[in-house]
Amino acid sequence: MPALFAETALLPEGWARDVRLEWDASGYITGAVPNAAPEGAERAAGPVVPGMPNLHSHAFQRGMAGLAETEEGGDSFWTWRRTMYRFVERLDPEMLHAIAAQLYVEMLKAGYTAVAEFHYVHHDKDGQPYADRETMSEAILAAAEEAGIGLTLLPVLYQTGGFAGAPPSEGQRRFINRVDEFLAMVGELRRRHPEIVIGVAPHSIRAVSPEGLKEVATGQDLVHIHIAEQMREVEECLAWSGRRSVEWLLETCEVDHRWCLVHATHMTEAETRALAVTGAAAGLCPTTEANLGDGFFPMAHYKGVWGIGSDSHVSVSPFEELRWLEYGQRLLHRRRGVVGGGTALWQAAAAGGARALGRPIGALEPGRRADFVVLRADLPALWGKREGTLLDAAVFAGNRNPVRDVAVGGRFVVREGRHESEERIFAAYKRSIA
Ligand code: NGQ
Ligand code: ZN
Repeated sequence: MPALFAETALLPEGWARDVRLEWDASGYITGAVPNAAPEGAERAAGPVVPGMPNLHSHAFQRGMAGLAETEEGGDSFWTWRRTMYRFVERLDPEMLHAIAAQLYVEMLKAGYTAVAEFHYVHHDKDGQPYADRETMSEAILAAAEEAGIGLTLLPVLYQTGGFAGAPPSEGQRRFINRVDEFLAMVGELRRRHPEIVIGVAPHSIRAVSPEGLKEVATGQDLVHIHIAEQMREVEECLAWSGRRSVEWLLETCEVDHRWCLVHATHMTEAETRALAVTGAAAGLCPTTEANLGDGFFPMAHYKGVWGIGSDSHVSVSPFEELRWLEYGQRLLHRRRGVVGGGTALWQAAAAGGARALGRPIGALEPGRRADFVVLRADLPALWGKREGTLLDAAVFAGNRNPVRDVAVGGRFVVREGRHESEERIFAAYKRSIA
């Protein structure tokens, strides 16, 4: 049985010494035992922590990160979205594959071992379905396979350009499906890829009808939705329904632990408390939310499940997401330790991310995937830090990537900071961007 011996490892109960981690041939952990013997196990080159699930990704947007910053005034979420739609016009299946594979390599090297891909560019450039309707989804599946990252695929239902059935714009034509077409696509993908968790994602309460939302969410094991990222959405929702975004969703659907509400930025205290008790995960994407000028998630009132996503991929680092999450709250409330230190942040985000991806990941314990990260204890920022202060230093003390080795399902895909296929994947990415 494959085994790893770590002098220091983060287990569900906390930091432990001399941990022997064992897993079976299919990559599931069978033992995570502290104070154990090293015989017969590979020695980890540094402290070991659970791999981080990335709960929200639009992979293609990695190709435009840095291309949507303007020096002029008047730039906003909505002008950024127009730029993004122009980028989408160029995207083809080969480009999507190349960009996603490059992104997933970067994720692995940064410590993300699984990703939930919120995938909505379904059709060809003219808005007509591809001959094989699942073509773009297959590009994502192939990219994840090539990079060796864990995947939860979330095909997106997109019907309307706004509330009250507003027609979609030209820029949205590649996203649009009827409910029956959408469910057929999800069914076909599940038939072809029984080993992959495939959930559903009504894009937002702006982009689906109430009937469409209920129809696709009912009976599913995993539902993700964008919500209340911008005040304009909340105001339009109020004008249309008399309810705020999150308030409306909680009244309309039976939101529970199967759900992930992405962003949920603009909530009243009552909405924040109501969301927490549903058991749904809040999908927080601090660097994207900062980049797009969204606002601060009301973390101080939130006692529920949460995880992190890199969303538009202006940053691809769980350490930076967690740093920004905590710093945003410190700046907002003018105090420290609002969410917690490095260990508490990592544990909560890993557990919440696992919930949101619908997979047994996010902790080093029997029954879960052997997805783990070996940190570089020899970085100056981490040197001399032990246990509790290790992740404090990794999150708050520097800009250098502290990830050394990464295993997914017990297989090392990153060793000494290098991904096994990074040259080939980067070469394809360069051709695509050219
Ligand atoms: C998206 N991204 O679907 O890529 C969205 C923007 C929208 C973020 N929400 C588009 N960050 O919400 O309409
Ligand atoms: Zn998003």
